[in-house]
Amino acid sequence: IMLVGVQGSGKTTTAAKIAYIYKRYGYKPCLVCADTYRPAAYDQLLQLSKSIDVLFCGDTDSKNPIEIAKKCTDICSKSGANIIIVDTAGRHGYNEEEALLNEMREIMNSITPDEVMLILDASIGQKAYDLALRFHQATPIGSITITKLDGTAKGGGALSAVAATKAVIKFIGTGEKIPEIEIFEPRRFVGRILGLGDLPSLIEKLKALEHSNILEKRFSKSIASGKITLVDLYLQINAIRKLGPLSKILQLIPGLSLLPLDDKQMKISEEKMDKWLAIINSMTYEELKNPNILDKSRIYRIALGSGTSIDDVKDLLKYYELINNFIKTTKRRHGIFKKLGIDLSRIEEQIK
Ligand SMILES: Nc1nc2c(ncn2[C@@H]2O[C@H](COP(=O)(O)OP(=O)(O)OP(=O)(O)O)[C@@H](O)[C@H]2O)c(=O)[nH]1
Ligand SMILES: [Mg+2]
Repeated sequence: IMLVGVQGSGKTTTAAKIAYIYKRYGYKPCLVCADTYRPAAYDQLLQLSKSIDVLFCGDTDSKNPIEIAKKCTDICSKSGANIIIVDTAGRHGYNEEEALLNEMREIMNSITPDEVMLILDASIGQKAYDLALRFHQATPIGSITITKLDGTAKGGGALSAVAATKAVIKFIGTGEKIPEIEIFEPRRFVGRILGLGDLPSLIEKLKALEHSNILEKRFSKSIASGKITLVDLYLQINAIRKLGPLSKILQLIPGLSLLPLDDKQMKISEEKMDKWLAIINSMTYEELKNPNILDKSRIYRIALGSGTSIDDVKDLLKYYELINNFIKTTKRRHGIFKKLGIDLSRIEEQIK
C-alpha cells in the first residue's frame, strides 16, 4: 500500500495506524519511509514502528525516494512482511505540487503497489474533488482514508474525493494516537455529517452498560411518580461517566453532535459530574431520601467528606431541584393533554 497526500494530511500517522490494524489481524506489516524532504520523517516513522513493534525500513543516507522505496520493499518482502506500507512526502520544495505528483508517479511505477491510498484531512472541504482528481491522474487512487474526524470538521467535502476517483473510503482517523482509527462505515459517517449523531455506536454502548434496563425502569417509574431521587441522579450520572469521555458521547447523540462545545467545557462538565458522584456518595441514607434536611452544617460535612466545596454541594442541590421542577411541569402538561382528550401515558406505554 502506498500512501499519498498533501503535507500534514496525516500520511505518516495513518501508515502506523494501518500497520497496527493489520498486525492485530495477524499480518506482518513493514513500514517504509520514502519521504526524503521532511528532515524528521525518518525518525517519526521509525519511532511509530517501534511503538507498535512492526518492521521498518528507510535510508537516511539516500536522497532518492524512488530508490529507497524500491530497495525497502525488497528488504521488507525478504524479511517475511506480507503487508508493506510506504509513507511518502507531502512537500516538495520548488514547483511544489507538480514535482510531488511526478515523484509519486515514479515511486508507483518502480514498486507497482497493489493499492495507492489517498490521505485526506477532514477539514479539506470542497477542494477535495480537484485535489483527488490531480492525484488520481498521477497515481490511480484505489482507496481513501479521511483523517482528523475527531476535530470540528465533519468530512463532508472529503466525500467528493470519492466521486473524483471512484475509490472507496477504507478508514477514518479519529485522533492522534495510533489506536484512534476506525474501519469506515457509511451509515455512521453520513450520520455524523448530517448531525444525526452516531446512533448505532451509541446504542451499542448503552447495551454494553450493565443494568441499563434496570436504570431505564427506575427512571420511567420516578418520572411517572413526578419525583426523581438523588439515588436516581447518582445512577444516571454514573451511567453517563461509564460510557467514556463526554466529548465522544455527545458526538454520538442526534442534534448534540452539532453543539459547538469545546474541550475545556467538556472537561469542566466531566469534573463536575465526578464531584457530584463523590458528593452523593458522602450523604447518609436519610439525606438521600430527604435532601430538604440538608442544612449548613450537613452541607459542610458533605463537602469535607467528598473533598469538594460547599458551592459544589449547593450546585448539585440546585440541579436536583431544577430537574424535579422540570418533571413536575412535564406532569402538569400531561394534565393539559388529558383535558384535550390525549392520554400521554398510553402513548408512553406504547413507546415502552
Ligand atoms: N486529531 C488528529 N490528528 C491527527 C490525525 N491524523 C494525524 N494527525 C496529526 O496531524 C499532524 C500531521 O500528521 P502526519 O502524519 O505527520 O502528516 P503527514 O501527512 O505525514 O505530514 P507530512 O509528512 O509533513 O506531509 C500530526 O500532528 C498528527 O498527530 C487524526 O486522525 N486526528
Ligand atoms: Mg509524513
